[in-house]
Amino acid sequence: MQIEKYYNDLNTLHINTEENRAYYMPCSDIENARKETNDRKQDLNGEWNFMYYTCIDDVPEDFKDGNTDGFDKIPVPSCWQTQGYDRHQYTNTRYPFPYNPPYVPYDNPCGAYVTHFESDNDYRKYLNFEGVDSCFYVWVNGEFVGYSQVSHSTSEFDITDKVKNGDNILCVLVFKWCDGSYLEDQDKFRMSGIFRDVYILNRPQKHIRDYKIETDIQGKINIELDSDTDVSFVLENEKGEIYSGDSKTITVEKPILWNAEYPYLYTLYLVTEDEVIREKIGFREIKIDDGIVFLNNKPIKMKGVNRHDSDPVTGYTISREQAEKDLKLMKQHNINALRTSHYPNAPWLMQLCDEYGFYVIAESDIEIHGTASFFGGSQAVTFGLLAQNSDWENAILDRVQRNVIRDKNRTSVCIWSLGNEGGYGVNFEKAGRWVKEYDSTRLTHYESSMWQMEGHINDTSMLDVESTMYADYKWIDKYFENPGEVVWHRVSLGKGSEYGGAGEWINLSESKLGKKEKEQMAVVKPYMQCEFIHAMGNGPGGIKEYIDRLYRYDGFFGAFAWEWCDHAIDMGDSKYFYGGDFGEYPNDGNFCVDGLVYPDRRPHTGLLEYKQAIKPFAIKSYSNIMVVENRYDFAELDDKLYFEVNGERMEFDVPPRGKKSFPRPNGDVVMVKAYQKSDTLWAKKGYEVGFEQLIVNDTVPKLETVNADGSFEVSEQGRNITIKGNNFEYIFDKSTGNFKKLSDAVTRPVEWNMWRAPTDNDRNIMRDWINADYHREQSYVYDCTYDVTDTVTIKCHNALIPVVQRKHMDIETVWTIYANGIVDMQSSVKVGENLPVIPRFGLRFFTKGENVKYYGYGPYESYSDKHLCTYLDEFNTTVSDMYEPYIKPQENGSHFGTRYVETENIRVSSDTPFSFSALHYTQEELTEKKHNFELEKCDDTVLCIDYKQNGIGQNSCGPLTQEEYRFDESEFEFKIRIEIK
Ligand code: IPT
Repeated sequence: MQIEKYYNDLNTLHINTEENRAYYMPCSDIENARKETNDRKQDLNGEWNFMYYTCIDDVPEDFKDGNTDGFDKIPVPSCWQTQGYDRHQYTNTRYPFPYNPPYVPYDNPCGAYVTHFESDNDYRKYLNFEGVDSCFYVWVNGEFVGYSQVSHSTSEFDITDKVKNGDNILCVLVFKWCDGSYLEDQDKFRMSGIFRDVYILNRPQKHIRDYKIETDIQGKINIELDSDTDVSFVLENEKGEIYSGDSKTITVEKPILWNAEYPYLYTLYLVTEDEVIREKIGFREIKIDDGIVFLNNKPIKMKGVNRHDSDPVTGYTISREQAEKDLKLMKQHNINALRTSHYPNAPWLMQLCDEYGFYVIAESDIEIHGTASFFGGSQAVTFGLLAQNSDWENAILDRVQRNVIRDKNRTSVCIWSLGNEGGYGVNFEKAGRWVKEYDSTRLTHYESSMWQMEGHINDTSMLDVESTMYADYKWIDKYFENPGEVVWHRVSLGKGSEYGGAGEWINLSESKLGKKEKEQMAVVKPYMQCEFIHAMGNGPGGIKEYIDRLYRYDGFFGAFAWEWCDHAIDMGDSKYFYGGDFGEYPNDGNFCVDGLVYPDRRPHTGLLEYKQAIKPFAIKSYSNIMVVENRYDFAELDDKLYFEVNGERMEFDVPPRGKKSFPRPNGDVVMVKAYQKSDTLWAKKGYEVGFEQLIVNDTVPKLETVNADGSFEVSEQGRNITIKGNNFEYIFDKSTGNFKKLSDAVTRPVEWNMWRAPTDNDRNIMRDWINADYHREQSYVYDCTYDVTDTVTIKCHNALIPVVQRKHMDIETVWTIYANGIVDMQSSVKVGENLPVIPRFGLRFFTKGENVKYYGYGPYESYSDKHLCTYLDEFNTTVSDMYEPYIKPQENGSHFGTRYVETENIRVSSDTPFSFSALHYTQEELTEKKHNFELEKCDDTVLCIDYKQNGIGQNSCGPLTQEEYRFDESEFEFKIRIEIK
């Protein structure tokens, strides 16, 4: 087929599209508007004719006339890759095609879509596409209608003149790539097609084209109209009508304000002769004062999450039910803010955010990350290529405008984001200035503004907030230490730069920077982490340290977890595929599997951890009182929650953001649980919002002294020391320094254990672990003696040394075996020099049985820096239940702070809390396999008893594991008691 190559043309972004406008849904009258019947909307979703071509050359000319010979059927909306066409590809930052802007490959896959629709009225007809990836051409009844792009934005065409009464043919040709794809390099599976709703709006000749509603907290509603007909207004609160008339300024006495905790909305009807538009609006005002973000004059905290449109079955196509499920789950987990990473969400989804109560950062459809991936390039050198190139100015501005204009009436939108990771330069500066001019009621954000390129001094004056991603908490401390004086300066790697490298702290008064630059840097803006706690695999660890700071610093107003859900493709039979599983190049492996929920929305333990970290209260215990902190910004604590303190119902009347003390019941451990007081859209009254376990006395009871009578028979043969008692027979192996037989309790010799299956957060340190051969440790025994009295004492000095390497661990152990079979182990361990942090250190037992009892942090997996969602208690569970099925297998299911653990035939205890895991998989198996469905169960129960494990951290895309959680001791004592049952 011959076609104009608009997809390669930066000067043709749209043809015949209507001017951008706010999203709305007109109805015939107020009754229909009230019921949301949308009776003026002609839904075109459904089964369309479809044909996939690898290149435009293969598309028949008469397709646009509706010839569908040989065509398949496809659901609209959908992504064609999820329907079996083309193939899946996951790439993060690297462009999936050669960088040759604005051109895309000649072989540019395309999908030809054909449907029919009926018409029987004289209304004007506006054809709407809410999302098509990446660009598309439209014909009605064989006539060319227009062209559009910007995947996640609405394109509207007036097709009135092309439509006839009766049957009409609509043909759409969608291309996989276009010049716009250079700006849509978001970290996601790359999918294509008509992935959001398609419909026609039947509208009277004269109608409202656009409107902008602004409210203030004194109750004023200001409506700016673009209409060629008269408009009157009806305003209702939840109880009924409070205004009707035609004034474009309406004032409501004592308005009920909107916030994320009380998302109160009024309904405004915009009434014209033959049409009514229903708009839900809230009264709220967001502003900055002295570096602090205020909503309705109260400082607020946004505890957020980054959300992509992603489903393992439907891809980018998300139904209302799917979206609502996400929002409900978020609210159930105390999340009150959303960043629409990295493109506008479906327009109706933003209405749901108004209703559920989310503070939204609405982001434009922009990411230009691939410019940082060239050989010899980097974020500091080539990142800003398109951001600075004037050829791209219109395209960037277009995307920012489409985002802002569409969602300008959404109460939930508090911040406009210019996009994600596109570098910085004049194009963004212009776009940012446009936003500020168009909408002075909201804040602006663009994280990438920190990238300053050679020869250009960034103007960031139109950006209201300072934003980083994945900054270390120490960085945040520094930011607030001396604001306006000590500032972070990120500069290019180019020559002549005063500071070099990716950035550093500079003292402005001592700096040689120019006056203009210094002035800009001295402005203290409120701060947020637009991405933090990268939730890939087992993690994130160390959330608390960030949330502590969110509440410590007034200027730190928000943090958004990366990211909401794991992206993967459902292959059936509980199999999920990720990058590389489709043989694609380039791919970024399982870097897309980095969500707080599994692809099917089962919560990860990371989500439970985040829920606890951001719960709307905090309780601390001092002498005989407990201080209850209300972390709601607007709600009285006892308006939202009731508590159970050691099972007894209590209410805490603490004002928003206040603290108050209450008497604390006696006892070493006090459990305080918080429940929702009434039903909400996302949970019933009585839903548990969070808990606080107050450990008043954390002394661990000493192990009891063993008094055992009985006799032993001890014999030595080669490497074996055999110890027989009344009811046991043990064999100690002098070549390993450990037991090879513990009656029938172990099926294999007990092993010294240092390896853990690397978690995704270990993906960097793992290289050091492998280079240090931590996975190849061998025991060498220097000396082993025993003595028999009323106990048998084995003293053993051994080392752990892998092939190739020198000594890693020097271990001196005293094993005391009592006549009743109890074994006490006491090891003094010295760690070799110049070694990476240690994954774990302990013993591994292969034992039998499914049932496990332990006293430690449970019931979920827990680690030194990841145990907020767990509490200290005795738990009865099973080996199968303790397994966490991460899509890419890795260390999982351990329990930190354990005092004892009991399988069906071994009990291990200590008066120094330890960590354990009991799984059906060895760490070798978990290391080796790429997907959970490939895992083979071990015949035995693999019981690992660890002195310690390294913290979990968030280094998959974030700082190193926080120092206090690193396993980097140079010497330590490890003490456990082993009992065979
Ligand atoms: C950052 C991106 O903004 C986000 O889209 C995602 O890729 C995330 O990290 C990683 O999962 S980019 C990173 C290089 C800081």
